[in-house]
Amino acid sequence: MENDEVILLDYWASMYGMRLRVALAEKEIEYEFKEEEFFITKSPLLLKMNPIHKKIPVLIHNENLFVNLLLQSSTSMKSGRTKLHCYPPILMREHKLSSGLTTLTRRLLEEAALGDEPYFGGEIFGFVDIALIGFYSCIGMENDEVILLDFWPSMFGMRVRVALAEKGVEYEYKEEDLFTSKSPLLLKMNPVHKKIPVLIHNGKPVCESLVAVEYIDEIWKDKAPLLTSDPYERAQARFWAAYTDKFNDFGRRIWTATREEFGGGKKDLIDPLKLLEESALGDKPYFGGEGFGFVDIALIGFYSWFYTYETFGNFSIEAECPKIVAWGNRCMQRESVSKSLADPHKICEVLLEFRKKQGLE
Ligand SMILES: N[C@@H](CCC(=O)N[C@@H](CS)C(=O)NCC(=O)O)C(=O)O
Repeated sequence: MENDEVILLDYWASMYGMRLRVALAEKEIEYEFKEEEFFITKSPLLLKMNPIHKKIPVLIHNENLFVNLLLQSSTSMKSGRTKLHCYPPILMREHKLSSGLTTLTRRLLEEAALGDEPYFGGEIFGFVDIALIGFYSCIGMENDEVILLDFWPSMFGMRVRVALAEKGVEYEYKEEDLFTSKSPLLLKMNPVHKKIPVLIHNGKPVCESLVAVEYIDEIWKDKAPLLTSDPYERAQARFWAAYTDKFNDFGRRIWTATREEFGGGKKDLIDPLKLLEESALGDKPYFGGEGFGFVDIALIGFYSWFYTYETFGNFSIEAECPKIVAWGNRCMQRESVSKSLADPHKICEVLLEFRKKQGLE
């Protein structure tokens, strides 16, 4: 056993991976931790070792593979050390259910399994404790109060909406009517810029959409990571995400142009969009590679404005940037995106009204 080779394919935020880490630590087993950037791409080793589910964690013990509910494997690996008590199958099923963290499941676990004992097995830390402990970081989050001050056509607001949807966070949406006046709450929560979106988490405001998306990624880190753990890739993602901010000004030049100027703003918008297409997206499905992430969220709100830019600019974005349009269509397949984006025709209608009021029509 001393010469055993133990490798753990894992992802740092995974509650399932945490189970294995805790079990191995309890058994004082040395092992090699191999971080999977599964959000970006799955390693050939993961695909080989877990060809069915293609998921972490995978415990590789002397080339024998144990997949998913591996706790039993690591429990039996070194029985001489800490004993991780076995529990009846009913509890096994219940702690699996705890991934949903429903109130019923929690109550059941608390009343039927834990009771007044210090640990699930009684006096000693054991199997069910390990099964559940990874979820500890999410428990309590359900009681969080999350409010979003937003304005429906805002591409910046859409970023925060998509990020919250990706994470499955429930929140109260408060519409600000920016055409009329700003609410006292907005002025109080964002006294510097007085702009939406503002994410209010347990009473504390987070302003600036990209800051809010990063905050969401850090707070609800157990699900759908938006930024990678690689510092250089994170820096690159932040660079391109910040670059997408410019599209608001480029687009505005198009829909605020007079009839005579129509089409004049095309180059202003298309050139940077082409640059983004060639330098950042390339032939990848998403900006970060295989998985939807930070830069996709930064740009996707503008996709719902493409129709407006095309209508007032009198050009086709698809003809100029086909990969960007294909990317937008791909993103729209995600529920988090399709439910969060505003209707492009509605945006265009509202801006037509705005133009009429401004005497531009
Ligand atoms: N950089 C900000 C931009 C936010 C922004 O421009 N919001 C607009 C709506 S799309 C707004 O609140 N405008 C009101 C104003 O300018 O007074 C962010 O990313 O959150």
